[in-house]
Amino acid sequence: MNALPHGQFAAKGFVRFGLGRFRTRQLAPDASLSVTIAGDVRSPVTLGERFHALPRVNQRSHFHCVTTWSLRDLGWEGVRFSTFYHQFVVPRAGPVPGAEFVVFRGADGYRCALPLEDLLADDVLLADRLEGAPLGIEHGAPMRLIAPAHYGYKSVKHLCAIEFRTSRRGYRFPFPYPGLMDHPRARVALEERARWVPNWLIRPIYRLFVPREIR
Ligand SMILES: Nc1nc2c(c(=O)[nH]1)N[C@H]1C(S)=C(S)[C@@H](COP(=O)(O)O)O[C@H]1N2
Ligand SMILES: [Mo]
Repeated sequence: MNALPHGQFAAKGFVRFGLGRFRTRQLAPDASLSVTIAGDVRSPVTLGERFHALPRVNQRSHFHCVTTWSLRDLGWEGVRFSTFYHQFVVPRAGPVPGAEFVVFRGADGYRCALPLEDLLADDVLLADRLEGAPLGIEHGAPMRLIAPAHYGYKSVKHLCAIEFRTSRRGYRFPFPYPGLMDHPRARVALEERARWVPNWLIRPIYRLFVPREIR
């Protein structure tokens, strides 16, 4: 029951984590929620205060970073991605048929993408609260994606844009990190850590990046 997915260990705490320049970039701690919904849509719109009018859910879920640390049972609150998609994106932005490749951009310049099909799962949230308190800047304020079945690098923090696209063209994992670090699905259960690189090789390399304080 308490077993973690293959290749993961229980971290000693929840720290801010990110690739080099993204982890250290300073962001305004009190930025208000403003997410541009764009891409291959009929009319780009901005999600702001209307986020708070969407039906909300609470959920407890595990969090698995690709560098092999995991945290169990984190309490998130926010709006299901599927609710946001059906009640806001479809009626207001109007994605064109086939716009099923979804790119998430953070205010720190980080970005990542997932197929729409994966995002419509019940446990995928746009979260703005953690353990009963507003999401702090270290964990993604004002709002972040939480996709528990996927490695943490898909759960983009500080969301400022969500793009619905008909193809992967024009999307690239942020410079200077190689695209092989960005598996198109990154499902934890299938240990989809990276593209092409076998897990026996990538696991020990990634482990070097686990912060000392959570080992
Ligand atoms: N905007 C942004 N989102 C991001 C990252 C980042 O550097 N910037 N890092 C990703 C990675 S690799 C992980 S494991 C989680 C870490 O979330 P945390 O900082 O709340 O621990 O955020 C993901 N989302
Ligand atoms: Mo990660």
